[in-house]
Amino acid sequence: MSLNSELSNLFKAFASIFEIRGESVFKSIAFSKVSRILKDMTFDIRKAVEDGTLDQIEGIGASSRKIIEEFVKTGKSKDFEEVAASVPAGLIPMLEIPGLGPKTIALLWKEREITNIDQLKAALSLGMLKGLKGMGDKKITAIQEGLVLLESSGGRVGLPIALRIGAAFLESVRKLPGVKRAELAGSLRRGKETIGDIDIICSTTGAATTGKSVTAAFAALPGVVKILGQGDTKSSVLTADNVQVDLRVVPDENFGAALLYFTGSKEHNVVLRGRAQDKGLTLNEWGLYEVEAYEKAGKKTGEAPKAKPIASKSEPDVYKSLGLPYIEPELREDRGEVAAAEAKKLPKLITLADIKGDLHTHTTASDGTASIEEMAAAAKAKGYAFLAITDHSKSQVIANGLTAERLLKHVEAIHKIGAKLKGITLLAGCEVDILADGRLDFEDDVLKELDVVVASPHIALKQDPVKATDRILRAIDNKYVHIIGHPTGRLIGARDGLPLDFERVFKAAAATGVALEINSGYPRLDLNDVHTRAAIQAGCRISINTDAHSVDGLDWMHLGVAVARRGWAEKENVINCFTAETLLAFLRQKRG
Ligand code: DGT
Ligand code: CA
Ligand code: CA
Ligand code: ZN
Repeated sequence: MSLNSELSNLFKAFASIFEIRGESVFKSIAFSKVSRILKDMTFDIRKAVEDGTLDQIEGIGASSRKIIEEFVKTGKSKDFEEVAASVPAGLIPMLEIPGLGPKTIALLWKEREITNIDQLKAALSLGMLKGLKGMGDKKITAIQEGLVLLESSGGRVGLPIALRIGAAFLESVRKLPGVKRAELAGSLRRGKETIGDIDIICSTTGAATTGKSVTAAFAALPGVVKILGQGDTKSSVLTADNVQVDLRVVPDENFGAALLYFTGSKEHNVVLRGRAQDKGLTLNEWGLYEVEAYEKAGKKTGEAPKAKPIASKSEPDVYKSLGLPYIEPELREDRGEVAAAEAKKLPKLITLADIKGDLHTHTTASDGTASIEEMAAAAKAKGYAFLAITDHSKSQVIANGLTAERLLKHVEAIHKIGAKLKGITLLAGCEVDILADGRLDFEDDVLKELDVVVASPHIALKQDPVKATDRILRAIDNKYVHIIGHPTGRLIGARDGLPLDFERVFKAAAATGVALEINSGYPRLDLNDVHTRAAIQAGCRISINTDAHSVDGLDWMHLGVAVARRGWAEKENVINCFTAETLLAFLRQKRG
C-alpha cells in the first residue's frame, strides 16, 4: 500500500472512532475530508512534507498536518494510537459490516457491551438486540444480512459486472405494472470503478397501494436469490452473483429529487443542501422546498411532505432552482463540480459516440483470438475511422510476444490488409514492454517502422517511487513512443501498480506529446479518474483503448469512457476522438 493510502485509511479510522465516541461531528467530518484528499492526491504526500508545502494543500488543517508529518517520519501516529486505544479494538472491524454505522456500533457497545464481531453474532442469535432504542426488526435483519454479505462477498463488485446486472434489473423494473419511470442511481450511475450495491429508483403512476405491489413484484423477479428487506417503498435483494440491488419507489412527482438524492455522492448532496440552505430552501429526497412552507406543512416519516415543492420532478429542475446548470452524475463527487457549475465552467464531457477508433488491440500474432482481418472488420462495423493493431513484444514470452523479425512481417501483413480496406485506416503498431530500467523491448530501428507505439509496463511493478517514475519518464522520452499503455499496471483488488510521481510523469508527457492511456479492460481502468483529471490539467493528451484480445473485447470502450468522464475529460483531450487525418498528424509530430 502506498503511503498516501495508508494515511487515508488512518484518517478514515480516526473519523469513525470519533463518531463511535459520539464526539463533535466536526472533527469526524474534517478527518473524513482529509482521508478523501489523501486518497485522491496525485503526488506522494512524502514530497509535500519534505518540501514544506503541506500547509498549501487545501482542506488539511493544523492538527491533521501534525499527524501526517509524524507518520511520514516515524510510520506511526501517537495521536492515533491514543484515540484508537480509547475504544475497544474489536469495534473498528465492525465498521466494515454493510448497514452498520458508527452510531449503531456505539449503541451496541454502550448498551449491550458488544465490542467485536463475534460478540455481535452471539448477541444476534440470542435475540439480545431487541428493545434497544431504534433497533426494530428491520434494523436487526439488516445487520444480520450485512454480516452474511461481509463474509460471503468480501465487499465491492467491479463496474462491468454491476453494469450487466444493473441493466438487466432496470429493464425488468421498467416493465413492472404501475411503474412509470425508472433509472439506475448510486455509484453505478456515477460510473465508479467498483460498486458496493446497485441502486434503482422508480416512480409509480399514482395510487398509494402501487408501491407495495411494485416492491413485491421486484423481489419476485428471476435472478433474485434472496430477499434482504422488503417494505412498501423499498426492497433489497441479493442476486446469484452475490450483488445487492436496492429498489426505491417514489411518487412520480418526486422522481427527480429521489434520483438526485440516491445518485449521490453523499458528499455532493451535502454541498447541494448547503447551497439550498443559503437560499432559504431545504433539499431532501422528496424535493426542494421553501423552509418556512416545509416546516409549517408538517410531514410523516416515509411519506411525501405535505408542502408543495419548488422543484422535484426532474434533476435538471432541481439544479435549475438551485441556480445551477445540470451536473452529470460522473462529476458528483464533491471535487469542485458545484463551484465549476456556478462559474459556468463545467466540462462538456466526452461520450462513447465521440470515439472514432481503438489504438491498443491484439491479434493471433501474439495472445489475441482474432485475425487482423476479423479485428479490422469488427472495428469498421462499429463505425470506427481507425484501428491500431498492437501485439506484444518479445519479453512477453507467455503472451507469445513478437521478435523483431516476426513483428516486421506482421507490420507488412497489417499494411497489406489495410490497403484493401475502405472507410477505415489500419495502423500497424506494437505494445512494447517498458523494461524495469525504462529501456524498451525493441531498438529504435525497429520502432521507427511502426505507425503507432504503445509502451506499457508489465513486469517489475513493485519498484520504489523514484525508480518507477524514472522508468516511465525514460519511455516517454523515446522519440518513437506515442502512448504509455496502462501507466501504473495496477489491477483493481489485486495489486497497486507502480507508485508513480504523477506530477513528473504528466509534465514530461505534456512536454513531449505522449498520450497517456485509460485502459478500458477491467480490472485495469488505469489511469484512474483522479489521475486522468490531473493529467488533463497538466496539458496531457489521453488515449482510451480496450486492449482487446478478441472481437468482443472491442466492446468495452464504454468503461474507459466512464473513467474519462469521471476525470472531467472532453473529446478534445482524447486522441481517439480525432479524425484519422488529425490522428496521423499527431503520430507523425511526435517523431519530428
Ligand atoms: P456504493 O454502493 O458503496 O458503491 O456507493 P453509493 O454511492 O451507491 O452508496 P449507497 O448505495 O450507500 O447510497 C446511494 C446514494 O444514496 C448515496 O450516494 C447517497 C445517498 N445516501 C444514502 N445514504 C445516505 C445518507 O445517510 N446520507 C446522505 N446524505 N445520502 C445518503
Ligand atoms: Ca450503491
Ligand atoms: Ca444502496
Ligand atoms: Zn495490451
